[in-house]
Amino acid sequence: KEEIQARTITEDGRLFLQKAAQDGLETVWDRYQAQQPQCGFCELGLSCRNCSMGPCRIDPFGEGPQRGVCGADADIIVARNLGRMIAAGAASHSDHGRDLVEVLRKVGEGKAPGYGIQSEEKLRKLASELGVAQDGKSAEALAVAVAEALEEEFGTRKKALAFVGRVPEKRRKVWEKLGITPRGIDRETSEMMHRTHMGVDNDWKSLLLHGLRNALSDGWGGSLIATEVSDILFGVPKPVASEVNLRVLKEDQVNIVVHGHNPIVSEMIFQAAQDPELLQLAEEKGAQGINLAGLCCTGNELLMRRGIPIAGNHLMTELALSTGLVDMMLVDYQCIMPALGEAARCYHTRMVSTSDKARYPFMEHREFRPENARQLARDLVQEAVESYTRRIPAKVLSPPGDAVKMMAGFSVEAIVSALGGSAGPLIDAIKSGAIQGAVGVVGCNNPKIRHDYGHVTLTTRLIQNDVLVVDTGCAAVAHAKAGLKVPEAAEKAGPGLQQVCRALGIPPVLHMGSCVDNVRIFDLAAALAHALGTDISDLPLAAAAPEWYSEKAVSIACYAVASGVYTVLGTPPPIFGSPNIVKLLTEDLDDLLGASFAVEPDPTKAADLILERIRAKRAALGL
Ligand code: NFS
Ligand code: SF4
Repeated sequence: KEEIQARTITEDGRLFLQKAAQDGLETVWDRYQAQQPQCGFCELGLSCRNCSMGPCRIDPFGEGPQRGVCGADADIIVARNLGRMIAAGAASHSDHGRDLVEVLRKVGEGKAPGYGIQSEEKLRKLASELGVAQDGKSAEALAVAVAEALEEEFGTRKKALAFVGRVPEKRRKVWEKLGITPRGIDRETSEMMHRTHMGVDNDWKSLLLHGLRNALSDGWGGSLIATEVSDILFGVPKPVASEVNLRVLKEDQVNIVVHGHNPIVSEMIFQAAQDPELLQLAEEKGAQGINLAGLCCTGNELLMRRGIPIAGNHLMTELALSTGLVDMMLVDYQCIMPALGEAARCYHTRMVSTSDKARYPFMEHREFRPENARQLARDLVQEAVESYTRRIPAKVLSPPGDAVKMMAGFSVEAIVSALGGSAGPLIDAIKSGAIQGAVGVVGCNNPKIRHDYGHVTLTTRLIQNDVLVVDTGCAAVAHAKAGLKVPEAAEKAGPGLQQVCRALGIPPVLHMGSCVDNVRIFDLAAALAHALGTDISDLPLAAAAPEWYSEKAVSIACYAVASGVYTVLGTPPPIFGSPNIVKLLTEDLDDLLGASFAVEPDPTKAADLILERIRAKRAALGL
């Protein structure tokens, strides 16, 4: 019992941890415990297996070896390891972006039945930003031309990515001076793999600077393309009401859960789940309807655009299966624990993988391509309906009570429109001090940190102090479960923020989307900086990832800091084996970028660090 309390703050999490234990289902927490003690060298970033003269380890106490076989010291090894984490994260976001560009092109060519252009306005905006001629082109022709221009962003040798044009001029100058303006998206990741090969870049400072450039190729490249093209294909999010936690799974309906990241699959399932023929079939099988729910970021994508409810975040994915209510789970890629397929064998759940590049044990592989997606989605929804009839009553536990209400859909466009058409009122509120500043609380869950505790504690404290919180990813789901994403949650905010929220009818914690949608936060920050004629780093802003686990989160944190936003990490990154690197990242970057990292596992203290930073930025602006 106590152990369960210590694992998660969520009620549904606790209940289903018990159920999982009853069912003999092993969870991420159990496996984390079985891994104790974890390797101290790796925790500090001091182990290297980049070549076959190794693996090598550096003794952090200075007694054993201080160099690897090749001669690399602690600084080089830590920097190389961090560099490769950034590269993997940037590659993941950017490859996701590329998959969307492929669909955009196929839509233009008429080869992607079921997909279409939902926001021609955004398509045209992107075309002019990319310098693509529009002269009377149909939306389809323009889609092909824009897709071509975006493809160029990935590879071609150039001075800077096109979207660097969105960055305030002062910030661009900072990047130029440091030589970290991102060029081709794939180029930066590929160069990182090159630099970290044995015997290439052995200056930890230059490695870390390239790490920032690599991360910027994600934030102002790959992720940005993922978000913009998703908006073009599926629509720009608008405020929408929905619900969250395991109670969104319905005992009397066919439950289909989508898990992963790319809306290419989940949007097609969404369409198929509304097909009258399939609804009819569900009824014939005794179900009251077809209930679609999301997990993790593809859940966030559907939530933002369609109001589809979310069953949970990263650490809840196995527990969702333990309800015995999931008739089919469809996954694409990223953050899908390879344990899920086997976990599902305890129940009747059909597990389906959908991407050619992501396979999992004990899942059936049904590959989605733009050409077949519509038909395949229909087939799968039909199979889910059949799966409903095979539920194992003895294994079913219906979550009691009601799901938590929430609001999502706060794209930059939606925020500006909630403000009455411009960012002016937000700037005024910041100037007057009603809103002290804004913080992006983002990122994952990690069994090292009590589930959702980091997010909810930090965010509650920030809003109490009149700091507006914007969020994405699994953090956003944590906040939603805690009831912070309804307009009534304004009562939990300080007096200034409370008044602003009540006047606008918005919650004090605004859901801006999935993790690639972190770029929306930076778009907003850039717009505020433009409006004030200053740099992003001058604004009273910060970011935090209290429970991060993934390489993608490392890339995000690095582009946040490089973009000028102070960033606090809850989970310690593997850098503490190099005091030089710790000092650079947590102190010296402030002089170079006007922003740095902090590492603070205690969310209350993290909040205080952030509040202090916001006060200092306000004072420097004369506010
Ligand atoms: Ni982001 Fe989304 Fe969640 Fe972390 Fe994973 S789902 S992309 S990486 S765990 S927030
Ligand atoms: Fe060891 Fe150097 Fe090879 Fe790394 S690159 S494994 S430190 S020899």
